[in-house]
Amino acid sequence: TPSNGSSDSFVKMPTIKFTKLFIDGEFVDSVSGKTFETIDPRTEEVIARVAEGDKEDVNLAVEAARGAFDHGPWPRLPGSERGRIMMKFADLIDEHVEELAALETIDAGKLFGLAKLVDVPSGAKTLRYYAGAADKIHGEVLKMSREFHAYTLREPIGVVGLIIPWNFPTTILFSKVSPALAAGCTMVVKPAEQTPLSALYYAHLAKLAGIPNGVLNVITGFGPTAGASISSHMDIDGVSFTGSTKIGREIMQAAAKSNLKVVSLELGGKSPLVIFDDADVEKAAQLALLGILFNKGEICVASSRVFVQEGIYDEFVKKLVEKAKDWVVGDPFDPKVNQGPQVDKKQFEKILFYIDHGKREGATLLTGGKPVGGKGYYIEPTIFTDVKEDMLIVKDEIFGPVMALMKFKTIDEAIKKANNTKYGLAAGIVTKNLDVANTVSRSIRAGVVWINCYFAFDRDCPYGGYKMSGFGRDNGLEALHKYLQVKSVVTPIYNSPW
Ligand code: TXE
Repeated sequence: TPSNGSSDSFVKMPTIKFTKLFIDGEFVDSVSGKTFETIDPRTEEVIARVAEGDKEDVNLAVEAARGAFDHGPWPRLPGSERGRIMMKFADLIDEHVEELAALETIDAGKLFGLAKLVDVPSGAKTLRYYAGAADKIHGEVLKMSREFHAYTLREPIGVVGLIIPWNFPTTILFSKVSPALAAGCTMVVKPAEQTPLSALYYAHLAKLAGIPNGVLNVITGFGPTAGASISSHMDIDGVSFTGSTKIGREIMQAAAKSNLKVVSLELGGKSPLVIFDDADVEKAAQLALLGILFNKGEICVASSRVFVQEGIYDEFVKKLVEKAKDWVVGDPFDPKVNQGPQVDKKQFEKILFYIDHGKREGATLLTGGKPVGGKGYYIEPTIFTDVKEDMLIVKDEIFGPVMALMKFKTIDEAIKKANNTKYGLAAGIVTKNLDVANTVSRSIRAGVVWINCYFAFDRDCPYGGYKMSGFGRDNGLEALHKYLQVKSVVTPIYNSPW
């Protein structure tokens, strides 16, 4: 049973300091004066009311960002200076790690221990990574076929809209904000309506660090209003989005219908983890479990389809179920807990719908399948077997602690099954055989393939989708280029007419 809402015994609850929109360096009410509730998924109670931004507010934020881009110092500063300010921003995050982690826990249901150790510090680390790149943005000298001197410049694309989901409110925010800042862009950030609190806190720290007014604006609010105003805005030059495939499509349409802004989309997934007969079964079962249960399954690269070769299948199932039963669901402030609540009622109900659907379609429920406790959006780790590839629980992204387990015989069959999805975000392979690892990693159509590991993220490692998981990359220097555009400059070498 979860110790719902009993966090006071573990950690001091944070006071909510920032609930207004952040435009041009100031916290302001929305033009309409409207606010919305943000809910604690542990208790289903209201944490705070937050300003509800809409079109007019986005317009004001874009005006500020446009001014800061066209006339302000940020894009014109030497890269080293932008980098210095970003480093300061990173240090301020580290100084407030405890409070920020607690905000992530009450707003997103994240494990406090992990938010403190990983999520929040990752924001600072990503800022530092791109701060180090800010003074290394340069073009190249071109080899022209005639007597011209020509070179490329890499210039910031301008004002960017950054639309953030609720599953990693810090990590994903900084994987977009940091390269955009380093590139010299100015921005309008829209956090998810479920998790607006940390983004507003980060805006406050950005100001303290010396990021000039108008460079980083935060509009809290809903997708169809505030979000859609960003993707259809005529004066936003690029939009970077992480979220559902459905909304990714809408964003692309809005961009096409408005000003053809540059679009980058990181969307859903249904990632395969393929485990071969030569694997250490104990370790493989651990990896598979973590692959689906980490962050309550609310992670786009979750290993939601697990394929196990027939020779070890039975032993694997036994170990997996044992481990799933030891997995502790409960208050994410409790250090003994492995899994907190799903982010909100909508996600909670979506997951329960799929579990029910799986049962009705004839899949075998090995373990789990039920909500946990009375209050809060807690769900048991759930494993289905005897699933068929055309079942909804195998095709759709459930985005919860629900695994579909399947058996395979040959390498070719494994590759075919792994690729039998509209998504292509990530994949995992477990084998000691190098030939198998090489063949399978090259044959799976996904943006990242982990061999004998899973979730091995690094900020130098580009990350993004194939197929309907989207396009464009976050992280790595690839992501920096997303916020830059190339200009070619050409001049004759001799003063000769041509
Ligand atoms: O996503 P949305 P939802 C998947 C996951 C999840 C499902 C639905 O399967 O169960 O999507 O989640 C903003 N114009 N992922 O409904 O709606 C919205 O306000 C512009 C995978 O929460 O895509 C929020 O800030 N913006 C994923 C962000 O988009 C709009 C992470 C994501 O919300 C908008 C999240 C619009 N018309 C969900 N409508 C991942 N890839 O990690 C909404 N938004």
